[in-house]
Amino acid sequence: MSDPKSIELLARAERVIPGGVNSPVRAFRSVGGKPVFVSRAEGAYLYGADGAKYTDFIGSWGPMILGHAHPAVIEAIVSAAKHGTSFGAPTELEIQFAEKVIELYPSIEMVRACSSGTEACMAALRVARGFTGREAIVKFEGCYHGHADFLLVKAGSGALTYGVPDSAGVPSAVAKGTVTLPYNDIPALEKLFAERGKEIAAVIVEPVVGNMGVVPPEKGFLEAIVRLCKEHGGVSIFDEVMTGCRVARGGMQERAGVRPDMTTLGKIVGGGMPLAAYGGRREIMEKVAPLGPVYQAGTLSGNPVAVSAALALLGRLDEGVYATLEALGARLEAGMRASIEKHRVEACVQRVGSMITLFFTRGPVRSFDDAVKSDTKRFGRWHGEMLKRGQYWPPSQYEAAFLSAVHTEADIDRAIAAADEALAASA
Ligand code: HOZ
Repeated sequence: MSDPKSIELLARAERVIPGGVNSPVRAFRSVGGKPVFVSRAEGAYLYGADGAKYTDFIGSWGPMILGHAHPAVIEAIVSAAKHGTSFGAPTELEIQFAEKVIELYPSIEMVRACSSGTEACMAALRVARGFTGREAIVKFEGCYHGHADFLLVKAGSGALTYGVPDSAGVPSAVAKGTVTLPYNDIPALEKLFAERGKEIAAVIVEPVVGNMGVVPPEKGFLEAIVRLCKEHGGVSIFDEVMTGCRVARGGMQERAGVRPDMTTLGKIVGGGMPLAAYGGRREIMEKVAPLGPVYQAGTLSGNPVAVSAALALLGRLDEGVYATLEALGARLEAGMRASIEKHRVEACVQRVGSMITLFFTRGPVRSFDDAVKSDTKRFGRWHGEMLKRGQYWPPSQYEAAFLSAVHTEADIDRAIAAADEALAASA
């Protein structure tokens, strides 16, 4: 249950904003609750409209890997803003940003900055189509790559949360250009390439799914995507908007030791600002205007304030950060697993590094079909009980929770205790 001030703000917001929110999952509707309106956030904590304190396990849906309002990031934003907030002209900062991305992601030889993960994925696929001269796009059921028309097909995240994985308003001719396959199903992918390999422009994948809850790739799945694209002249695209700089500095591709042709990035790479990027092999990226015929542009692309925040954050991601995240993640996972056993609940915990989901289904969850077996009503009750105990967890069964390196062991232990009580109370 949310606080009285947030309830009042929601009523006011609902009169002027669809659902009272600027992105659907925030509305808390799928958990039968009301959103907390945030007044401020610092480190691992978020403060509601009435000042109530919550331990934040959303972290702005990923970017806040070093916690909210990190002093160095804020300082970078303030000092950049003093020199002007947007020029619509190139800056040296953008070169530094591109060089940093290329240093972190060896598969990327050239990169273009844009403003959101949606834009990055939409552009990467246009480039892949322009590069190959083909039209078919392959995506996996339950993966979410932003809200471009041709990607709202069997999509995860809010689309799945609200039961509209195939959105209204998407022309059927556009949706037909997207082929969907089950996640982690290598034989299905091989069969598709055997039958239609010459039509496939690109395969796009979340290398760890975060948008149907956390679903890790099984052994060989990512490798099969890259290999089959290579054999058939298509483009493999890892959507690392969520996993980039999250599961390792160089994303899941570093962790798995696989190099895709193209990568999309956002969230952490944008330093918590509206900044994202797509990039890949030079010969592919040379198709982007003005070098090549594929058009993509943006007034705020490579914005100096956003890029400054990103550089401040990315420069602080060292080995120690990932060791801390892994340790905190393992602690939370162990504690939640112990509770599940204690209460004999049909549930499972899935985690990769600092991304974690408690699914209300026995598991393992390896695909969309498995994820939708979850008892979402029970998840909703559990979520409400967590909120009552000051734990701000993603308001959907089909989203990942994120840890930050400034969560403490005490924060994690309090979350475990709250999750345990919430399991009992939600029965
Ligand atoms: N699509 C985001 C999570 N997968 C949610 C974004 C938001 O509501 O801010």
